[in-house]
Amino acid sequence: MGFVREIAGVTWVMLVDALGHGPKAAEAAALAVEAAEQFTAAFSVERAFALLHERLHGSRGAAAALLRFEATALSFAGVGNVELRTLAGPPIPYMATNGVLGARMPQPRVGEIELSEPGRALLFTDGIARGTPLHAMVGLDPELLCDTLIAKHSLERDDATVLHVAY
Ligand SMILES: [Mn+2]
Repeated sequence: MGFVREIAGVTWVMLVDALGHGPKAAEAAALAVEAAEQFTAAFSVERAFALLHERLHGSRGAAAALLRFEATALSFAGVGNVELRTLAGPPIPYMATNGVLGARMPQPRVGEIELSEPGRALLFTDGIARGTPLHAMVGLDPELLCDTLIAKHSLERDDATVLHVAY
């Protein structure tokens, strides 16, 4: 499930993928979104992950990537199997930490970069096939890019979510 929240000059972007599928997974994803609705501009990425972890306790658990945009800076981190690729602009050296929100969450590795120029990034869950040739699809219109990934590169055994972010 994708989530965007703009508050007091900060934009939060989250992609959450609950473990498994069905009603229990939907419940976990909904809990994550409820928690994310409480992120403020003062929250750090660490604090946001701590809140997600706490709220997901007792649920199926989830993986998530979190981006926190300010005017000229971006901080980011991920826990579990959610991917991020930079399509344009300053490279985002995203590397998720192994873990499950709600169950076991090591301290996420939070990165930060300056946003000196506009960029585009793509976040996607592990329902998108590994090795999908994203570089060959960068020129596509964002909506078509997302549609193509879901239609042609998603796995049968998992549900897939793709989030395109331009900044
Ligand atoms: Mn998944």
